[in-house]
Amino acid sequence: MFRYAIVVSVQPARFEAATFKGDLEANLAEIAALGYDGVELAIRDPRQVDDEALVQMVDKYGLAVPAIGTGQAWGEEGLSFTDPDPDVRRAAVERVKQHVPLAARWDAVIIIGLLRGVVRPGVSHEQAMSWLIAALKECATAAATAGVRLALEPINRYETSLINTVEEGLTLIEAVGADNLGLLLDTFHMNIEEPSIEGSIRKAGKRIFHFHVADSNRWYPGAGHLDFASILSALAATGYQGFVSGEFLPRPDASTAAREAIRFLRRLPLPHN
Ligand code: LER
Ligand code: MN
Repeated sequence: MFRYAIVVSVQPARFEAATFKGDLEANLAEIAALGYDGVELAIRDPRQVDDEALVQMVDKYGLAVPAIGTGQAWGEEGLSFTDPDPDVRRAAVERVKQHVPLAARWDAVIIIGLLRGVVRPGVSHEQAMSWLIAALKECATAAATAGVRLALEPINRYETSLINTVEEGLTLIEAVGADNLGLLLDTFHMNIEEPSIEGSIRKAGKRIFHFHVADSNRWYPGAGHLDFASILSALAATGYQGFVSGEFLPRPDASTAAREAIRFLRRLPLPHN
């Protein structure tokens, strides 16, 4: 039923929950050997990536690429859709468009996480939302020409002041009005923000384009107190056909976390698991 992936950073990154960093080929070999079906690739700047070499390397290990993460352009360079500087906003939009060709090759969703930015001092929430809507419209239109989908991730209040909940995400999607814009749900953020994780999954329904799993403490699933049998049953009941992607802290180390996660997830009492 579910296929499982895990986050791997292609370029150096400070983001802690990108589980694997460093030697990409060694990481891909290890992930494939652990029994994962795919890798979610975090790419800061696609212009610095050799597309052919990357596609071949991932292919060599028989892995799918269900999603491309873009948040490092925020984490490392400060790009965002809602910066008061129009040049920074433009650069953020262009950066998302630059991900489209590679996303199209893998049929991967492009993740819009922290690249949306935060409400900066001196900027009203209304102004930030209007920049965000305009940026998403432009990115969704560009992606649609290549049949690519975008997945906006509600992120907890300690990381952003824009779109913390599924409900806010769905309202934003309606305002943008693009069929190829959906949500990425992340159990770590949902545990902080949603009144009911399962209820919000049901509410998001067919708009769920991608799914991140981490436990309540952002360790691998099984290391905290989230009820993954219940959460993933709710996800399955929406008809979700995509990947469940592990985005958790590399603790006690990346290899142990990845091994424990896939063992735990594959043993859950889910239909056809
Ligand atoms: C990225 O997928 C995420 O979940 C955020 O916490 C990034 O900071
Ligand atoms: Mn996430």
